Amino acid sequence: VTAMTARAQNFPSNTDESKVPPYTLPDVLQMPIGKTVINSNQWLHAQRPYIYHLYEKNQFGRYPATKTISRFKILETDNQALDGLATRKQVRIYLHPADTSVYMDVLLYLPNAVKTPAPVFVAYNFSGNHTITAEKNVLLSNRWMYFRGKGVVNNRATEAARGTDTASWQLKTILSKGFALATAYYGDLEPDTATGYTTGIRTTLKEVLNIQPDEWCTMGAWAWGLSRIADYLQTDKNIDAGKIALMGHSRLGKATLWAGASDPRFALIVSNESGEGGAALSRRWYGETVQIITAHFPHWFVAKYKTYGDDVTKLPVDGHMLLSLMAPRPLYVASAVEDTWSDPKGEFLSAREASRVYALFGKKGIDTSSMPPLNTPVGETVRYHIRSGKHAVTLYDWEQYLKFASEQFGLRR
Ligand code: GTR
Repeated sequence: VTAMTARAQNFPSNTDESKVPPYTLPDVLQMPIGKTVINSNQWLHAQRPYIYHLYEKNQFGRYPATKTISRFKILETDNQALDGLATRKQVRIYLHPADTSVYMDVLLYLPNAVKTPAPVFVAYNFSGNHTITAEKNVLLSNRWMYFRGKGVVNNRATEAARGTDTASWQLKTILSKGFALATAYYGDLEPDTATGYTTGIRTTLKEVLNIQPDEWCTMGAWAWGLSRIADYLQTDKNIDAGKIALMGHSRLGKATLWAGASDPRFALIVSNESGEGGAALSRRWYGETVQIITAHFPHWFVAKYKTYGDDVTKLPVDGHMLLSLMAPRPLYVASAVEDTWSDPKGEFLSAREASRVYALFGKKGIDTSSMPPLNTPVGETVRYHIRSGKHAVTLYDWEQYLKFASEQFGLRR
């Protein structure tokens, strides 16, 4: 592909399937030494580290190591939350050994009906913990946030913002299926703007983690925060730390995939419409492109990622390789038919391609080559659905994730 055609392919965006030019994906099993991976051992010890490193270099940067610097403080507990359905805990995770202004707040709901340690879904929220429920005792975030939905004035939440995003959370469904939910506001780690890093953890933890802000990125900071939630969950006796599932929507789906790739404690990973830079294929010219995403959100990825905007064929990785880093852990990739920006078909093809890696472990992923009908999940250890409707997390999505996690975790629910 010449530079000219590459540019034409990447800008502007395309949503006409008949105009998608042919493309070739890097073979996820092709080792740099020329051989093809034939077993899980080669995958785990050679190819996986190689691909992970490509991601560090080209898209997300380093995932700083930590010697459990997190300290936890239970700010509040109510064992009769949601009319007795749950125990609510609010936990402050201090991220800096001395500076107590550097923290993230986790809102945790535990199912009271489950008498043994509960499996848990971990997922960031877009607008503060106070938006996922109307419960009055949930702390109102005082962080910077976008004007999303009601109740945000001058980029700060007000009381009117409580419970404005309950539809994305389906708390009662999650709890009644016997799962706990742990959520935090992604802006606790780094505000989602080009200069957000100056007040976020990439600056405040620079010395503690021994990493410069440009050695990682906003996505990296968000992903790393998810690992700190896992640190806490491992200490909570009401949680089954072997059953921590991660779920993320859209930009938070991208961060979720990077956390899943980087931290093996996440036992199951769900990408909800993560799109470009997440589950979707950058080489498939449909919906958002590398050029567009790096122009709109320069902070999300390391600077190197932007250099592939003009010619994505030079990018050494693509969405299927990110998904393959979850193997052999259960992986769910979900799209919505009206969400063309995330390229549903690209997400499907990517999940199918990643299934080749699952096969090395004797796990069945997605083996059909055509898109499934609407609202019809396909695949086993790698599962995919395209549902009707728009870019969102819906009750339908949660129902599928809960069913998938119950099956994969061997729970009877
Ligand atoms: C869009 C962005 C997408 C996706 C989305 C979201 O503006 O282009 O990549 O992340 O935001 O997070 O809702």
